[in-house]
Amino acid sequence: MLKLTSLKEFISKNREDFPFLIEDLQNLLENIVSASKALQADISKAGLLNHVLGAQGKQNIQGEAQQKLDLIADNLFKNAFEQGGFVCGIASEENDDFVAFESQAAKNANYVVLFDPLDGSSNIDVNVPIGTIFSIYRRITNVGAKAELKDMLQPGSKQVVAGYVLFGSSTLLVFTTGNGVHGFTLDTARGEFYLSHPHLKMPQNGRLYSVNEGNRNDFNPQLRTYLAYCQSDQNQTGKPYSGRYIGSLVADFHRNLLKGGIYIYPAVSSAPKGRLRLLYECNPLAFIAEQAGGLATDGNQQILDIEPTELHQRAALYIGSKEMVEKAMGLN
Ligand code: AHM
Ligand code: MG
Repeated sequence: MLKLTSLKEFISKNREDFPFLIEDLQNLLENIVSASKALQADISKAGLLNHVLGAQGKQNIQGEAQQKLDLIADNLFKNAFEQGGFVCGIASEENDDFVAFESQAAKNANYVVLFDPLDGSSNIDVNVPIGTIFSIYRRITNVGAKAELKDMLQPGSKQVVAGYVLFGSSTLLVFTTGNGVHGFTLDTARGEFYLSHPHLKMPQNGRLYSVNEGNRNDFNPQLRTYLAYCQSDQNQTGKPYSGRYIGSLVADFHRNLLKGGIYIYPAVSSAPKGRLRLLYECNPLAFIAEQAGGLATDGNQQILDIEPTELHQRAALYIGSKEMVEKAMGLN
């Protein structure tokens, strides 16, 4: 049988690629792995368990209906980071405010984690891939104190780790520490993630575009022009691109990362600043895209350069293959 490289082996073999203490990275990823495995188990039997499937009956601060699994996922990750002792505070889509952990170990910890516990959760009931997205920063405040809002409001360029877990036909952990992008598949029987996608590179161009065309009447003229180009035979392939939109950002992004493509969520009247959240959706995927040779912008500037002012700040997002994003921006 093929000798597989486990996540732990991979990290210790490549220790020089990580810009911080190897033990810190191992521990942070261990927290993510343990929460992901528990979440994968819950997701896989969602249809069988009443307490897992369906709406929670509440809305989050952004006015979106929370699914039971949103909250299960949120608690799993929150608890994993709190108990892990390497994180001083977190922010997530499901918490109105950031959470500063109270223990002395947490106050002494060096990192904050921002995450979308379950992205695409409106797809749970129909068995479509969903995922967790995370972003890790070094704290700005002094070690020994409680985490503050300014620890959370850092531009994406300061991320030290970003990644996602995609719960699809298999469960995949993809992450970057600023030295390339690697993917690991969960072997559910052994309960371990093994290296399956080393050195992921996004094709420079592609023929897949992902956008919610239901919003077409709201699209700006430049985006309409770009979509007309995608749908014409005037592009580099000589035939229309394929439209692919799952409605799960992680899954749409992952497909485009592997095959080449662009994902677009512009500002629209129902979401005048864009629908996606800068800190725990756009930033981590932008870091991964750039590390894989792709590009991410909000239409005006690189996503990673945006200075955040709010925890749940929205942004427009154009992300994917470099030449496609440049074309959508009218740059080539
Ligand atoms: P969520 O984090 O509440 O699931 O919202 C984010 C999701 C993305 O996964 C997806 O791309 C987008 O919202 C879909 O929005 P729409 O239904 O407007 O196309
Ligand atoms: Mg989301």
